[in-house]
Amino acid sequence: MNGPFKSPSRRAFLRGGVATVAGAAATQATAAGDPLITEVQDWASATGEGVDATPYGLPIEYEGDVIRRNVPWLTADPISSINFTPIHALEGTITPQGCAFERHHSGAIEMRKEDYRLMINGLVDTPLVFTYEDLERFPRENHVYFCECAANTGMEWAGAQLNGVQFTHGMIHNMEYTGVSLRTLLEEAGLDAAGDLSDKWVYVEGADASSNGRSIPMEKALDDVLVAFKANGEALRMEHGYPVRLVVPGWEGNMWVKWLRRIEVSDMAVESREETSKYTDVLEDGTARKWTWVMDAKSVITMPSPQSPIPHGPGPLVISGLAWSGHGQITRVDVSKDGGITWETARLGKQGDSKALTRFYLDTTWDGEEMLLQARAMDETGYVQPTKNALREVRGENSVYHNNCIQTWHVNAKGEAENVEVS
Ligand SMILES: Nc1nc2c(c(=O)[nH]1)N[C@H]1C(S)=C(S)[C@@H](COP(=O)(O)O)O[C@H]1N2
Ligand SMILES: [Mo]
Repeated sequence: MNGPFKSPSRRAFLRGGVATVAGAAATQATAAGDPLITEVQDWASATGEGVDATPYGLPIEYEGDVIRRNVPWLTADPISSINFTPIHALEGTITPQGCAFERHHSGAIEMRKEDYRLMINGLVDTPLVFTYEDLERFPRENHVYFCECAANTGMEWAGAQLNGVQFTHGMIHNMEYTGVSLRTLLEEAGLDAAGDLSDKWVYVEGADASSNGRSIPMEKALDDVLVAFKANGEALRMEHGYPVRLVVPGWEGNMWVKWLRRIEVSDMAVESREETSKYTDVLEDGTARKWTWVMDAKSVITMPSPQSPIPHGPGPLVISGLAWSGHGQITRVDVSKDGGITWETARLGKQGDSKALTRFYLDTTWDGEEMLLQARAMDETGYVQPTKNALREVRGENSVYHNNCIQTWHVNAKGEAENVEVS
């Protein structure tokens, strides 16, 4: 950092407003000796690319490392595998589809809209088949929701494992979906035949070879589940279920069936592979938690983090991260710099989104000393994100899924961050 530098106290920083911020965080304005200011640059000496050079735009090459990444040793084959959203490099809350994590059990399939069929059968008055065009004729809704795989953070149960927030927390994305409410389609088929709805289920399955079938209680099916055909304003990408996927707000990603082909109303749960052998949590005594659908409140600091070190010296520092809860809104996020001994309340980028990612910021001053950074989320039910030890006390160490514990990054005096465990 050039120029005179004084480290303002946090209060002075807030009180001083823009001028103080500029004084501390920017280089004092002087053109002398900086060719980027004094010399005519290439980009000002010729014309640039015309419109239509790229009919569908992609990120500029300098952002080429903001991509999904996979951990090859996690799975035997990329056909039944997962990759991770680069959350260390994204801002705000919306995940661009092109870098939103993918999870396939039998590979992503390519289906034309014209070949799409959705059947509703079972305990309905009139079994129905919808084409893609049929779906477009029902009233539409738009909602932003996070989708988190229940295995997110699953490698971290026994200790700090993967050195990057992309890998520890990147099985998540957050998009604006456009679709028809599942309730509308079920009512179109008619639910009188099902009788008392309080003990009924729907079984949903996809058109891919795995089918990824899941049972959903009727109460949720009639609440906020969407049959979605757009994400972030455009068609779903193939890897996210083109042309139609199920959106099950706040509930584990596995239930968000892609390439949705059938919805069966029934009087019992199917107890399919994905809800018995997988996506259940084996406890210390050998019994398993099941029907663990809701993703509990969770948060993580994305910057600084191992893939996103502090690029500057002491002084103003923006600590930033994401928080979410499958139960509704995030009401508060606290940040600790000393491994959970003291906490400061972070500022929420935007308040009130339910079952969607919430961005938080701690606008702070870094003294250049090492830190043990943590974030702790609270949601509208009053639930507080647990420490790793608190979670392990209840759940043991046999679990893979549903790890929502507090994460710690050790930041050294150079600003480099590392995944460590502070229980
Ligand atoms: N048909 C089908 N739907 C599926 C899957 C699948 O393999 N096939 N994977 C599930 C899992 S485990 C998750 S976490 C989410 C991931 O959605 P994404 O690939 O759009 O990120 O899709 C779910 N829906
Ligand atoms: Mo998943």
